Amino acid sequence: MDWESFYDTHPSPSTHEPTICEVENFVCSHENEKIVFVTSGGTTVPIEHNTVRFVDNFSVGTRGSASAEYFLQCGYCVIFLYRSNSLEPFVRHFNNSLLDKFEIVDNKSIQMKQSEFDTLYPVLKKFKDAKEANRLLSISFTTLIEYMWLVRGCCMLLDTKYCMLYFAAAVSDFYIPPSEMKEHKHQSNDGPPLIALRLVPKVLPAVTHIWSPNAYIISFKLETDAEILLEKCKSALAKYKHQLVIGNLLSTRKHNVKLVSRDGIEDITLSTADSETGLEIEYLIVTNLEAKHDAYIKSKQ
Ligand code: 9Z3
Repeated sequence: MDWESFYDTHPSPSTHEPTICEVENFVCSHENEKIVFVTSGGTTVPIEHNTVRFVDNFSVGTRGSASAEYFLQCGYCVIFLYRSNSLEPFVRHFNNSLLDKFEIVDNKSIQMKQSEFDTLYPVLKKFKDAKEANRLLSISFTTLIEYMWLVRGCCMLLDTKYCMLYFAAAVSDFYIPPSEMKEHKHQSNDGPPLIALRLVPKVLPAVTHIWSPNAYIISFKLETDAEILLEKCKSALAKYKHQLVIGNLLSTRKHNVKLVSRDGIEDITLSTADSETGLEIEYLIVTNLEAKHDAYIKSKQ
């Protein structure tokens, strides 16, 4: 199935239009400013309409949420499309420890523990500044179909040289068409479910050639076998003809990525000493991409 028939046969979710309206308002209020569309987290593929079980894709959301913070720091406006309950910019720093940072003063007030000020203040300040200046819009998805529709809707609104598309989400290659899904939870006394997965059509050709041909487009390639990573990146670049593929291996993704473009291959490595200072590989990736995007914008003048 190609992407056109996928959208023809899978109607958009009921929440789709209002969300795209929000994105449109955000884009309109940042005309001629640099905007990045960051996708983050893994898609789910439900096996029943009343979903109890689903097939998931691996991604915690660190790559996307950390990158979103650094893009804001570089002056970008950020549309952050993330898997519900995966990591979000700023909040990610406190995911497991937020309540520990506060204390009850009396039965009418609570306050932040003074000892937490130095860690909480800089993060809260950046978050508040981004929200008050309307520079961060977060929208969420859960299923593959929701993700596919939101990518289409957003990309169609992001077709200028000032837009960067940064596809860090882990998107399932397989799915079950809703027409073939059971209505209710599969019962164990029906025996083991026989699930026929279909291939998800690639939407990158539509992104690069139809929806956002003027944007600066970066896709990610995730592999587990180091032997095939570079070949896969090169073949994606040749096939989709976009600007950059970032290759990473599941086991080393936090300290090594490969940037594959028409100009060649760049290796970005975060040393142990660097990571001990709190530096994250996403900072190195984003500052590198900012320079590439600036050169791209200049080349289009
Ligand atoms: C990535 O490769 C991301 O870097 C990770 C980040 C998912 C590895 P985490 O969220 O991990 O920080 O835990 N994303 C793209 C994965 C993907 O599905 N790529 C497709 C493919 O490899 C192409 S778009 O075929």
